[in-house]
Amino acid sequence: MKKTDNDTTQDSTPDSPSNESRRAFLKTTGATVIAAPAILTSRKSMAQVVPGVAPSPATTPWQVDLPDAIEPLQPTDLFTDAYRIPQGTANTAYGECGRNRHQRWNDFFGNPQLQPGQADTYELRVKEDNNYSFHPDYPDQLAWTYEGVDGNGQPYHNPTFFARYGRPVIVRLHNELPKDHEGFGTPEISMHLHNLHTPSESDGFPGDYFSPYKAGPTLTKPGNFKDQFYPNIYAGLDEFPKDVDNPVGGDKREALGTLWYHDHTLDFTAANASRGMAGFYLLFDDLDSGDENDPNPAALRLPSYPYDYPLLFQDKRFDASGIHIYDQIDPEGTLGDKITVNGKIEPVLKVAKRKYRLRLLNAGPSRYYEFYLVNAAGTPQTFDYIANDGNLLPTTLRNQTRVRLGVAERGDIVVNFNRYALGTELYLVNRLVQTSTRGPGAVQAPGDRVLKIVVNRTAADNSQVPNTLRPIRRPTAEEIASAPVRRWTFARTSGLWTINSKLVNVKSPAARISKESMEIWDISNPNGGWSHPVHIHFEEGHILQRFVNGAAVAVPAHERGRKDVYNLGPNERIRLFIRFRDFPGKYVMHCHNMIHEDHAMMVRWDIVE
Ligand SMILES: [Cu+2]
Repeated sequence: MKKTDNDTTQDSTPDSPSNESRRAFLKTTGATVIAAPAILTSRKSMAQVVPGVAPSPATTPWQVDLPDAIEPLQPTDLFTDAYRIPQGTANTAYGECGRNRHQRWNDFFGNPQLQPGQADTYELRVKEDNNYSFHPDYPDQLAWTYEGVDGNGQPYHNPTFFARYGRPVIVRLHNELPKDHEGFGTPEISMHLHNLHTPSESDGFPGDYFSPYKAGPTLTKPGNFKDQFYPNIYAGLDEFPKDVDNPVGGDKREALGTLWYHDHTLDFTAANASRGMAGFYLLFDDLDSGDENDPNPAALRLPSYPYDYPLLFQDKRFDASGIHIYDQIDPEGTLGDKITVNGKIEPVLKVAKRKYRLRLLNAGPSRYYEFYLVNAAGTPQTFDYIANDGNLLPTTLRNQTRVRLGVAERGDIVVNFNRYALGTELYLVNRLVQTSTRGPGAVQAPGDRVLKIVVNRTAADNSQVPNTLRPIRRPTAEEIASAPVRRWTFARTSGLWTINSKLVNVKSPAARISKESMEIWDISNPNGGWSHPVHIHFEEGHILQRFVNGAAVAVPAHERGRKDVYNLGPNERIRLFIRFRDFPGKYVMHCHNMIHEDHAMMVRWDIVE
C-alpha cells in the first residue's frame, strides 16, 4: 500500500474559484450589501435589504396533514427519444451538459447505449413553483423543487426513490429554472445523492453545476440536462467481484438504506437546498427488502411501505409577511426558527395502530436536532433505533428515547403505535436549543413540537425488529496499524471557514489517494465556539476514537456502525478508518452545516489509479 504524508496541508490557492464566484455574486447584487446584511427574499421580483432578522410570524399549529403514505417516484421511459437514449459518453450534441463519461459503463451494460430493461430510468425536473405553501397562515410563495411523476401520472415535489441493490438507476436531471431570477439561490444545479457509492461524474461534485447557459469549472459544456448513473452495487466491487454467489457485486456488509439527494452547487448549497431542493432515495436488498411479508428466511421483515415513512426536517426563516428569507452573503447565514417537516410547518401525521419505520433526516441548512417522541403530557416514549446515517446497525438499540442529528445525519427508528389507544396524540419534539448557525447549545425540556402524530386506525402488522440487523466489517488491528494518517483541521480563519487553513478549490485536489488503499483520517475542530458536522463523500468510515479537549471519550452506541457524517463539537477530534475503492475521480469532504460549506469549508480529494 502506498503511504501518504502524515501531515497533509490543503493545496489551495488564495484565488480559488469559490472566491471568484462569491465576488461575482456580490458584484451583481450591488453596493447595498456592503453597508448592511442583505436578506434576499424568495418573493418573485423582490430583493429586499433588512437591517436585522426578526422572528418568523406565528403560525397556528396542526393545520396540515401529511399524506398517510409516501408516494414512490415512478420510472420514465427514456427510450422513446432515439436521440437521447442514455449512453456512456455525454450526449452534448442533444442537450446534455459536458460531464465526464460514466465509469465502467460497458462492464454494466456492454454497449455504448443503454438497452431496454438494463436499468430503472427516472426523470427529475428542477423547477420554480410560485404557489408553494409552507403553512396556510403564510402566503403561497416561490420554491425550487425536484419534480417527478407519481403513480397517477401527476407531477409532485421532491419524490422518494425506491431503489434496489443489483438494479442500476439512471436519473435524467433537467434544469428548468429561470435564467434570471430575483432573491437567493442560483439557477445552476449539481445534484448529490448522499452517500451512495456513486462514481465521481455522477456524484454531484460542487464544481459540476450546470444550466442551459452556464457550466461549472469541472464540466466542459452547459446543457439542459445531465444523466446520473447510480450503479447500486455494494462498495468493494473489485475486492468482492460480481459472480453467481454475489449477483450484486461488492461487499454486502456495506449496504446503504436511507439516502437523500440535494443540490450541491458550489457556494450555493445552503441557498438552493433551503429553497426546497432535497428528497429521499431509499435503497433495499434481500436483507432489508422493503417487504415485511418477505418469505425469504434471510429477510429482516422490518416495517415496510406504506408503514416505512421518511421525514425530512429543514429550518427556515420567514419575514414579517411570511415569505421565506435567507442570507447567502453573511458567512453566518440565517438560522431558521420554523422547522419544516417534509416541506410543511407543524404538520400532522395520522398513523395506524402498528409498527412504523420512521426515517429521520436533518436536511439542514444548519440546525442540529435532538428529537424525542412524547405523549400529550410531555413524557418521552421509547422506540428501537435501527439505523444511523442510513446504515442498519449491527444490533438493534432497544428502548431509546432520543435521536440527535447533525446536518445530513439520518436516524431510522421503529415506533410501535400498537401500544396506544385509537385517538392517542403524540408529538415529535426538538429539545436542542440553538441560537446561532455556529452550533447547538443545551438540551432543554419540554422542547418545540415539530410534528403531531395521531393514532387513528388499525392495520395488520407482520413486521418484526430482530436483535441482529446487518453484519459489520470492522477494520482489523493490522489494517489500523498499517494505515497512513491524514490530518484535517476544521477551523475559522480570518472570519472564514477553512480546512487546513484553506478555502475550497474545486479545480485541484488537496489529496491524491490510491485506489484500493485505506487510511486513517484524523479530523479536528480546535475552536470552542463552533460545531461542524463533517461529511465525506463516496466512502463510509468507522469511528475509531473520539477526543474532547484532548481526552478520549466513549463513542456513542449509534456511532459504532458505519458513518458518513462525523459530528465535531467544540474542541473535538475524531480518528476514523476509511477505504477508497472502485471508482477513481474527484470527490469532496466538507462541513455539512451548509452555511460553513458555502463559505468555503470544503476540500477536494481524488482517488487515483
Ligand atoms: Cu461547520
